[in-house]
Parts: sequence; C-alpha cells; structure tokens
Amino acid sequence: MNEIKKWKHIFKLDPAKSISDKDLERICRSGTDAIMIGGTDNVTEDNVSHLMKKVNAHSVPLVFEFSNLESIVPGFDLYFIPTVLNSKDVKFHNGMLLEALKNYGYLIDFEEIVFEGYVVLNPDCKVATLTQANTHLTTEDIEAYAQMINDIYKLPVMYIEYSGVYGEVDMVKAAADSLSNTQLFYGGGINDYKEAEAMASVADTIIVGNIIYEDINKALKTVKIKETHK
Ligand code: 1GP
Repeated sequence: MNEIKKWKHIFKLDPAKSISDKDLERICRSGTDAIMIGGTDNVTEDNVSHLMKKVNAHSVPLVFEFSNLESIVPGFDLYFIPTVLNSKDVKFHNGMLLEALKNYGYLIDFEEIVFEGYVVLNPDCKVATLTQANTHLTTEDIEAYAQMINDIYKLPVMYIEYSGVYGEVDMVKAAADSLSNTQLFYGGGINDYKEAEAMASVADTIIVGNIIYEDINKALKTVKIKETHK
C-alpha cells in the first residue's frame, strides 16, 4: 500500500459511463499514477468487471473505490473504502463496511484495503445528496476533520470531494496544513492543466474524473503536473 504515497495524479473512471477503446487506451498510457474505478449511480458488478478487464490489459495500477456491496469484483490492485465523515447517515460512515465485512470479511486481504476519510463539500453533487452530507463547513471544520483523520482515526487518506465543481483552494490548504501522516486527495472540477496545477500544489494527489468524458485532450494535459510535483 505504500506505493500510493507516491501518487500525484489519478484518473477516476465511472463504470456507468461509456468510453471508447481508443480514449481508454490514451488514459491508461497517459503516465497517470493510477486508474480508479468508482461512481455513485448505476455501479454494477457487470459494468465494473467489464471496465476492469479493459484497463487490466494495460500496465497502469488499477484500484476500485467501493460504493455498494453488489459491485465488488476481485482483480484490482487495491480497494479504496470511503467513510464520509460529514454524512448524517451512519450507513456512509461504517454501515456498508459492516455489511461488506459480514458478507466478505473472510475473503478480504486487508493489505489491499485503503480506508479514506471523505469530506464532501459540493452541496449539489450526487454523493452529497446520497450521503446527506453537511457541506456547509468552515475552514475550522476542515481543520478539525483533518485532525480527526490524521491524529485520531489515523487513516491513510483524506479525500476532499468537490465532485463536479472546482473547489476552494483555501479549504484544501486548511486540510493540507493540518495533516502530517495522512495523504491528501483532492477531487472535483479539474478541467485543465492550470486547475490541476493549482490543486496539485496544495494536495498530495489530485483526482481527475468528469473531464475525461467531456474533453479527453484537456484531461490528458492534467497529467503534466507530475513533472512539477515529483
Ligand atoms: C469525483 O473527485 C472525483 O469523485 C473527480 O471529480 O469528476 O469533478 O473531476 P470530477
């Protein structure tokens, strides 16, 4: 699992969205550090395993981000499990995890699990609605969540999730300044190199999702941040 510490850039592919073989190949050969497969709606065993097989034809590290029990498929390098700390629903803190362990605990190689402390900050994104996240947070809240994740829960990853919109750099910086061991992931609305660069200078790792499906050339240019952030 230590390999993730070196990751600066991740492309997140949504198994419910379609991508041509040619575009998928360009993403896999882009020089990104890893491909993460995950989404909020319509994530199924079928579409996850279909996409997994296609990405596995390339040599890029491939990880799965868990969103429901039905879509867990063996064959990934690592399994990322979010705990949404600003959700009002215990299901998204540890409820689904409890069910996963009850059903599959005996099969799990815990070395392959990365538990992510999520804080969702875009009130209009699907994950905020689904998890009933309290997104009206101040920088003090973010600092406290970062302490909770870094110093108390001691999680390997804190994920600031703005899915769909470009976030406030100050909020990301508040988290970054409060973390010492935990790796900071930032995801949301990165649509070009400049936005990627601004977030990569604050977060340890940036996640680029939706722009893959809107403008693949712009998405590919975000990988260039790896040259300035080694
Ligand atoms: C979504 O954080 C990722 O979970 C990436 O966000 O799709 O807005 O790039 P975008």
